[in-house]
Amino acid sequence: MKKEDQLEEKNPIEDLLRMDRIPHIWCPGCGIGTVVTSFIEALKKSKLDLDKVVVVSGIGCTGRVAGYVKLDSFHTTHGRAVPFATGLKLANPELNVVVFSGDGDIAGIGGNHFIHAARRNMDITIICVNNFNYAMTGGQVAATTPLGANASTAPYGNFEFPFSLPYLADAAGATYIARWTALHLRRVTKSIQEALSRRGFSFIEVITPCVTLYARRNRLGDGLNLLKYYYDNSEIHHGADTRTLDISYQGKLVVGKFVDKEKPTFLDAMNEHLGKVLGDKYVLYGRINDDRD
Ligand SMILES: Cc1ncc(C[n+]2csc(CCOP(=O)(O)OP(=O)(O)O)c2C)c(N)n1
Ligand code: SF4
Ligand SMILES: [Mg+2]
Repeated sequence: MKKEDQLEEKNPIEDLLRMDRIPHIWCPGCGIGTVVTSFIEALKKSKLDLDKVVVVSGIGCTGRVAGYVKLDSFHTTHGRAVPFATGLKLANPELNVVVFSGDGDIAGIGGNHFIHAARRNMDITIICVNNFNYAMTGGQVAATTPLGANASTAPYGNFEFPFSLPYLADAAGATYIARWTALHLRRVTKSIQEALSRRGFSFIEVITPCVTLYARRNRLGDGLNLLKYYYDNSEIHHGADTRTLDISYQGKLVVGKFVDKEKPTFLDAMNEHLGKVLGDKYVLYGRINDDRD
């Protein structure tokens, strides 16, 4: 191939990226970009009507995703991506709503919204990049920082017990739960595809420690070596009891699909209940042209 032709060659996911915003802000070696690649691959494979797919992010490095994908997308306030997504879904139930955000956004400042959306089995998909810290603001300790790990606000190591996000999601009522590392590209793609094609609250955690802050502070290496460490130290255990999924500092990481079950969604439950109570006076809401049934 001639050099000019090579330069002309398009990135295969370019049609779903806002190329006018590239170069992106992410550091070299950061795994957020690989999760975006998996997401776009999953969208392409899903054959969904992309005019009905919406991406919502909060704030932070991961929160930038909404600005880079060429879809209807919203960069909302920190911790409010889930309620924003809930509002979109309820206003227009035909939409396939995806929240793509960080661990701080979903489980820290937005933790309360997260558990209540899971409890209601709100029909949305959440992709959470867990980089073990509040990256964009300087690597502060987060609700996901492993015990003993160093962070900018935990210079002697973290002593706060972290959340295990799959366990939290399960306890709150999520009906699909998976965890992978950013190097499990095909597995992440498959999980996102599954989540997009099902109804109910789906939660996918992708572990990709922040290379510039968390990993540098803890002297864990960089680039591909860092990502490879977590990939090599993970064990796939589908259906694992979510009580056993704690992440210890530099310990083995259990990944896989842990939960995939059916339960009425918020709108199913609402229609069923109000239909029973109000009878003919009640007009069913939503579920119009839902090609996932
Ligand atoms: C209401 C509010 N509180 C705090 C902030 C400051 N802030 C911006 S990004 C961020 C951390 C984001 O962490 P996370 O969601 O894990 O995303 P990451 O940058 O790690 O991908 C914080 C605390 C803010 N923008 N808005
Ligand atoms: S600061 Fe950390 S999370 Fe943010 S882009 Fe850089 S490596 Fe990624
Ligand atoms: Mg984070």
